[in-house]
Amino acid sequence: MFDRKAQLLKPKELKRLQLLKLRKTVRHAYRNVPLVRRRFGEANVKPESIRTLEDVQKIPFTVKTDLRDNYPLGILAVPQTRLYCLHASSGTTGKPIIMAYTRGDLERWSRLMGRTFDVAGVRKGDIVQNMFGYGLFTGGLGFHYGARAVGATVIPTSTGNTKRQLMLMKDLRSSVAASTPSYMVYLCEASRVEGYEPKRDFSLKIGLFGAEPWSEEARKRIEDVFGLRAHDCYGMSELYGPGVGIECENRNGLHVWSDEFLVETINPDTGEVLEPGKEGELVFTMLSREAMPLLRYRTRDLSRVFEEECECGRYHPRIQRIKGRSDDMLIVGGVNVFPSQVEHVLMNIPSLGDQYQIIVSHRELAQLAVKAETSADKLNDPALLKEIQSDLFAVLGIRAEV
Ligand code: DLL
Repeated sequence: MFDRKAQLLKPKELKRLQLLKLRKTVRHAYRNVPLVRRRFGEANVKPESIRTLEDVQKIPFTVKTDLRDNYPLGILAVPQTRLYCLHASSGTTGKPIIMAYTRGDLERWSRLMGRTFDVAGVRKGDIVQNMFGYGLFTGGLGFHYGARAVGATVIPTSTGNTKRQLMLMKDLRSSVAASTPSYMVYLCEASRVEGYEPKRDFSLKIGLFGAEPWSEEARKRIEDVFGLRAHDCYGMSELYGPGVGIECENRNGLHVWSDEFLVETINPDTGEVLEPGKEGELVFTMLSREAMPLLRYRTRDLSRVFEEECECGRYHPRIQRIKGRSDDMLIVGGVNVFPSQVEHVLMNIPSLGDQYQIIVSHRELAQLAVKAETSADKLNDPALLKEIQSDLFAVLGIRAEV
């Protein structure tokens, strides 16, 4: 078992570790991040006020707009020379939000991803076809690090190029597929169109899917077509990336690696903390992050936390599959899209009017379409169409039909 000791921590030891790390991280964030110091001041809280795990509730929330407002690196808690790597994710408007990692952060993230692979049954000798996007998105590299941590072979095919994807899947006998669930559902159909008989031609036995909500029906379809066992994995860029939660063999909720993340649920309207078991918005406190120690980060993801012991022997609490979001963020093929980003682009093009419509369709691959209004003489202007398309692409990172 990879990182066995951490995976099997008993509740008492977990709590002891959490408190130790929480106090250390709070001191670190308070000392080094002006925003944290200001917020603590406003709430009349000092690092010394955090004496028990429950005291986490005294800490003010951090939200996505805090990252946007401090673009690019205003909430760093270490000197920039200590950074090993940066990633980015869509913000609510034109600018992305930037994620920073020290060497220690990268090592911790790799270890979390190693555990994630291990829980799903991936071992040395497995061949991982990593169909998450490599680049600023945390999916590609996150899964890459995890495969390396457990000693598996990784094929960094990244997204797209379905024909080549399927050819390599067959010829290299990939045993593990990692991708967005929507792309894997698309491959169910595409592999038949390309003339493959999935169960005969491919060697997949394990699938790791995440970055967007998916249903039990999608799981069943993927498993039936490919004959693999599919695990849901959860994460977000601000919390390293993937690697926050993973389904074990029982697949009854996702274990959250709680020696690194303290999880709470709150009422998204009032901010009131809910008891375990009640549905609400997930809030995470990172317990060892050096570069960007986010405290009580509001995810906007709706779920439930349950702390009952799992038959797998792990005491890390579980969250239910993400049910939806409490804001208006859309996820199109794993890519996060805020309506406000689209609005931001359209409002910066003078010949467009104020009204617009965003349409997400789920035929084959998820698709985004944007309808905008303009004066009659501009209606069929190819230059305008091109301008809108390329501006949207620059901000969203995906193509939209306009
Ligand atoms: O999607 C990180 C990731 C990559 C997770 C690969 C899993 C696999 P972001 O782009 O920042 O990071 O998007 C984070 O995606 O707040 C959820 O709304 C959604 N999300 C992620 N995983 C799941 C999942 C990555 N398993 C946002 N089920 C999160 C439902 C998910 N929604």
